Amino acid sequence: MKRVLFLSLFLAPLLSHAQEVTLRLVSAFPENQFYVKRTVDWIADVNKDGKGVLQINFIGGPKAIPTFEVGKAVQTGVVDIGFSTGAFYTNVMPEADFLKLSETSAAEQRRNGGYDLINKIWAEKANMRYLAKVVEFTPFHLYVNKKIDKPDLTGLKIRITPVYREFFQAMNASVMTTAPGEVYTALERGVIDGYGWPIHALFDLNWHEKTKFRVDPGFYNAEVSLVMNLDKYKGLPAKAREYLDKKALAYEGQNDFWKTYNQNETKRQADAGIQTIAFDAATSKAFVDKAKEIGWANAIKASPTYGAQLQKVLAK
Ligand code: 173
Repeated sequence: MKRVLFLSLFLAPLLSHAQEVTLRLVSAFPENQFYVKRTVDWIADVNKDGKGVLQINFIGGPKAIPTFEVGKAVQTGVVDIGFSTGAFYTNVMPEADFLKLSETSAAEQRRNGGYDLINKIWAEKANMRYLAKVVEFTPFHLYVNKKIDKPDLTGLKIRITPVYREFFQAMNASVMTTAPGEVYTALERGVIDGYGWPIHALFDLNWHEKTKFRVDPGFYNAEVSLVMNLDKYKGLPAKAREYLDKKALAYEGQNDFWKTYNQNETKRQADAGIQTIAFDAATSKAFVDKAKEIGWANAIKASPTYGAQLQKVLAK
């Protein structure tokens, strides 16, 4: 009897405590971005319910690890979890940037084999587990400070990431890749005439102060996700892994949030004096079709097998 008491009172809590895992997470997006605040809230929730099982330690944003190095840091296990978009780790594998071409939702991809395929590729080529997509239903746009009346960017210098490269180049833009954290200064100094960016989150970084026009329509579908070092993921105690999967899925399950958020952000841009440049219906259709065509052509060229396989589950 005494032994049982000793075991349950002292040893069991010690043992369960010994099982608690702490994971280190870095963000490729600047800490003052709303994306990151939302993720920090998610971490707080994970930590509250995960005592004795799993804790996440938020290390910081690009000051800790530069935006375009986060993917490598996850791949090699320098950090455990990265909060990033695929465009920021094409230095790990070209496939990272293909998820912008998603027309099916993350929920649909969980059902149609897309999520499993993504995880096969991410494991094989990046040593990563794709935990969850937490931004979607969000088009990208071209923002410019010089008025254009057709999809022709001749003579304009546009800030890009791999998301926009081929599409903007096809419109004759001269392009410059930068992390989000460098865009404000580039605008302020007149180094760039515009940039690619989602419909939302301009205000987080004060870009509205330096932005005159948004070009409509939007194109592609922004993808931001939590990716984890695969060895670390596999090595988690089963209970911790199941808990992490459950919490990541719950975060992904909130993605409808972006639909109303984006409507509000569109209005907020208009209220801030950002004018829209809208093409006529035929030009708009050609613009969006061209983005898609260039995106897939490039994907299949960069990764013939996985590009084609992903197209089946991502495109509609
Ligand atoms: O423009 C960017 O920095 C970019 O590629 C991106 C991707 C997803 C969400 C936000 C930005």
